[in-house]
Amino acid sequence: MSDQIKAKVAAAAEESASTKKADPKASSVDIATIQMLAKAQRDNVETIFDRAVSMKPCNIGEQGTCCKICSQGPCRLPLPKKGIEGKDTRKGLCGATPETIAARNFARMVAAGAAAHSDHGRGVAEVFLTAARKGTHDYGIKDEQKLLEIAPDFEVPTTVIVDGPNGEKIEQMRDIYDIAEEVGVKALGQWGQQDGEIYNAKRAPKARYELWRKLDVVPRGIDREIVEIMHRTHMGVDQDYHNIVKQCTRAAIGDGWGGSMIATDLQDIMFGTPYPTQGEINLGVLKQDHVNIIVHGHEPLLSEMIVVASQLPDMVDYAKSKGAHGIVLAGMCCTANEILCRHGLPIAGNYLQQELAIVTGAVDAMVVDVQCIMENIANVADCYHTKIITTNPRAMIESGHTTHIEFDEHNALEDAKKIVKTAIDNFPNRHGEAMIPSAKEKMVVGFSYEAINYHLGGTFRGSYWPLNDNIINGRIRGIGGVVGCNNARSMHDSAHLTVVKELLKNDVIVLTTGCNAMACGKAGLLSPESAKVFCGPGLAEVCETVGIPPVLHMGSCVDNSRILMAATQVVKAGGLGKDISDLPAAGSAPEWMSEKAISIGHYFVVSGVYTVFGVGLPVTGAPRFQKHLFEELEGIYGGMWDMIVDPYEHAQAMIRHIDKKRAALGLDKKKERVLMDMADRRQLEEVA
Ligand code: NFS
Ligand code: SF4
Repeated sequence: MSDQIKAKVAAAAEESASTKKADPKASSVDIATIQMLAKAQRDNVETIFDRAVSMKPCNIGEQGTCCKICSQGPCRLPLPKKGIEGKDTRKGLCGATPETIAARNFARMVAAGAAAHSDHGRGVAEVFLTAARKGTHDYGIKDEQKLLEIAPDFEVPTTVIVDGPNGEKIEQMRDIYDIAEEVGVKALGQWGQQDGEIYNAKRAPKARYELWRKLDVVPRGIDREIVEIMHRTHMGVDQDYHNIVKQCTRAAIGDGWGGSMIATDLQDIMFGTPYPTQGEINLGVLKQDHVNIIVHGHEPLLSEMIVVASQLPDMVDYAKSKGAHGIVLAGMCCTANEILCRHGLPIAGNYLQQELAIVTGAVDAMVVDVQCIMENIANVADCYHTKIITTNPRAMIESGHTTHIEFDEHNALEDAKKIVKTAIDNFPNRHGEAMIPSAKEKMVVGFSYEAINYHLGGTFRGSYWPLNDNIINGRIRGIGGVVGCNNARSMHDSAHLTVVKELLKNDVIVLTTGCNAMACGKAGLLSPESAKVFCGPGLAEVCETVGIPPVLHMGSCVDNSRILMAATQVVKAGGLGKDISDLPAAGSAPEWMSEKAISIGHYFVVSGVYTVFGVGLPVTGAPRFQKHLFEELEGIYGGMWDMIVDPYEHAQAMIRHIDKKRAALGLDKKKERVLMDMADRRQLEEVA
């Protein structure tokens, strides 16, 4: 150890001696996490787990009733200890009620979450347009079929009528790049559109789209609805929580059915639509004798190029020239989901494992772009040899020890090579032997809604009907969408796994994305073999027959749009009602932490899904606002929010809702299988 490093470790030790330490075994259910947290503590490196023990959250903020949007505040309106007796007289200086304050805070979370997803989507649309115009060698059109499928949604024709040799009219395919350019222009236009409706709103089931129109919540443009939240929640503007929630709805639909959905679609067209593939997950994917690069963050524009760069023979040779046997490229957070689902590349871990990956001492570079990147990785990296490389002009870390290599899409591969080379150059700087946990799991991932169509429907007109059929005959009780983050206030991965296992046991098939997908992967739930271990008999039978895992990994959080499309396909396949709100389905984010999760939660709710959050929701200090979200929205949208911390109760509430919907569909009684009759077909046509 050099003197400089010794001094740093001593300083870190002094700092961490003053803070309490987390108990590793009480911090996570994941063995690799427990081992690395113990190592961090032996190395005197402080992590988020330790800070969560020494710093308690603010009680008033937790209730959602702290207002700091003007300098007369912060006005703090906690619930009185005895509860509200009689009339609630709490007010901010300006008179703002707890409801107004909590609703404004909630709306700003929706705005930030929608902005994060949508700004990601905008970047994708920009690069897509550059690729369509052949302005870059590094990106192109990979999935033409998907482009042809989405072009009509943007009112872009895929064929053209030309004159034949004898003057007759012939319909011809348009050039694929011409179609792409027109789709790119129209997609990009969705952000700045000022009036009318975003195109994708019409993708929802007809009944849902009509409901949104009737309620006047179809987004006019993606950016506009986000900006309007910021305006309405400025001091002294919108002071009716019902009306604030209505604007949340516009912005959230603009996220789920707008920015996020466009991001997913255009990424699929440029990089390929995911189809089932194998992968591995957990810190055990790192290798002692390889250069280990972790790509962490969210945007596949960067990681796709690093995938290419890390596999170039001259890069691999360069790594060997430095004494390594090769290069391991592994992902973290949603970037991981993106490269896993498309290339089968390994995942090092989910959100709460980012510091711990560095603690292995085996990570030569952690390359980050945007979102969910903890500032503390720079401090942890300082105690080891890891280079943190920031790449996005929107996201830098104030630290003398991070390197910024800006990633420019026009020069993508060259930038990616520079990044990989920096990692390789750092390999000889390791501080002796690394300690890599052995834990890793195999998994089958990549269930885009197109892949589910194919897998469950077979080749005959690929369809969701077999899934519906199994829901109708009761082998599958319903569908659970379980998604979202880790949260240091909640035992790592524990609530995720309890909720998912409880659903499986009760024959509820699970669709997953984000950090929940990774928790499931680490616990072996993404393997087809897990069906007979964890599922009730009906679901196990279906999974074993079709050969799918009982938990279907659909991608990153932006890809929650795939869940919306899957739900829409289920409605359109028939037999389960006319709208998403009729389906025996429920959503869940057991360990949420990011504002993006709130935007996702809200677009699920207003798309008709009962959506339960764990950990806590900052609405409890405003009872009337909470009632609006948890109860009244059901009467308006057919979906509503809920918050249940206990993961077992959380899952039971989802199952009760699923049963309620089954009863409404008349599926609670055992029914003989019937073939679709004319009435069913007519209903199908009405829905589509
Ligand atoms: Ni989603 Fe993905 Fe994870 Fe949460 Fe963060 S990585 S975008 S926000 S923490 S699931
Ligand atoms: Fe206080 Fe009203 Fe200002 Fe909020 S807007 S900080 S409640 S005075």
